[in-house]
Amino acid sequence: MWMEPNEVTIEKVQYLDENGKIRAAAPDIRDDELITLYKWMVQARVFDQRALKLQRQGRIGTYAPMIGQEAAQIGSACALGKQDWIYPSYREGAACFVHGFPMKNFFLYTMGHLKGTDAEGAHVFPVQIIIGAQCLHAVGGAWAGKYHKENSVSVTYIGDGGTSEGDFHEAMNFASVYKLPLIFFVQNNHWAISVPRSKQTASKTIAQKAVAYGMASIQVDGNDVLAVYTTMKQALERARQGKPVLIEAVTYRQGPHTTADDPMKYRDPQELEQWLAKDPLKRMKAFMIEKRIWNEALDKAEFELAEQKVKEAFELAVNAPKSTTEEIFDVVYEQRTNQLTEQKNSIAREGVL
Ligand SMILES: Cc1ncc(C[n+]2csc(CCOP(=O)(O)OP(=O)(O)O)c2C)c(N)n1
Repeated sequence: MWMEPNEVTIEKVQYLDENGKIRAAAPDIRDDELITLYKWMVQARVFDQRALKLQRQGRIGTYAPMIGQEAAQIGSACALGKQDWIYPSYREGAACFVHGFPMKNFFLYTMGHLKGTDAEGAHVFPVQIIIGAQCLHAVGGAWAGKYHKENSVSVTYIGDGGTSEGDFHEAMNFASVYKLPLIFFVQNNHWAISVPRSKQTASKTIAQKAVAYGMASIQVDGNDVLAVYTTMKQALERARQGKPVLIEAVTYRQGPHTTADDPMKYRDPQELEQWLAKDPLKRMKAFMIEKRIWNEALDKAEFELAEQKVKEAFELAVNAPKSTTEEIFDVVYEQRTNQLTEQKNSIAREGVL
């Protein structure tokens, strides 16, 4: 008997409907946790909007907006323990902030400053630009964690387009064969720059790609922070027992790929309209107001506070002393090679052309 691809069934978890109404039994999340989840989403949105403006003013370099993907990032990162690790790509600022990465350093990164990759002790790997490569780093990290019995889980974030890369598949295979404490968190935001999900892969879901590697997987509504948070908690339990898993968070990139492109050139505006109606903040806010743990005044104050935090982080970044070319040689290897020492000395002597 042939097995047809549409015979693979993948569950999709959703608690909040598009209007913020609970669909089934509410997940077991305390009120203070709900408020924390929402506050982080507000912080992410405010950071994102400010970063976009700063780039337009020429005060920071290229930036990859995360608007629309707040629930996927915040829900997943809030579930982590401090000992767990994040291996991000360029769009995961919010997840990194939740896990302790300083916002100031993220700004420095956008300014080409060497400090921009310094997590200052938070378990966050440097941003990866090579699509999919972070999955392999996460395999290495997870394997080391297992070897040293650290009880830590490594989480690699990747986009829908990234799941068409070889690195992703090699990492999945390795993680499963070696039973690594690893979570593949795919943010299916429907677009890989200007290439839609439908032209990227023939797979009915991204989640089912895990099946071939003997790995459990699930789809979540990536705009429903309750679904993401609850599912991620379960994933962490599995991963800690050496069962790697894949979560496909179905979400949408509301903005451009980066500040260097214009989605109006390649995207149907109606598609965006439909997804704006499913906005993650709007849903969570409606749910919390209905539950009487939130109101408009608190909301306004939270946006103002978030704005203030971003402003302070940016001020610190702008006023940080600039990195020097020589410093580059200090961060390549823990112990510098002779060749790099020679290069560093020659730059100190002759300067950079
Ligand atoms: C190996 C590699 N190939 C191509 C690129 C150029 N590139 C940058 S982002 C991107 C699309 C990635 O899309 P997706 O994985 O869906 O993530 P998203 O940007 O939507 O978050 C591509 C092809 C790259 N950075 N690395």
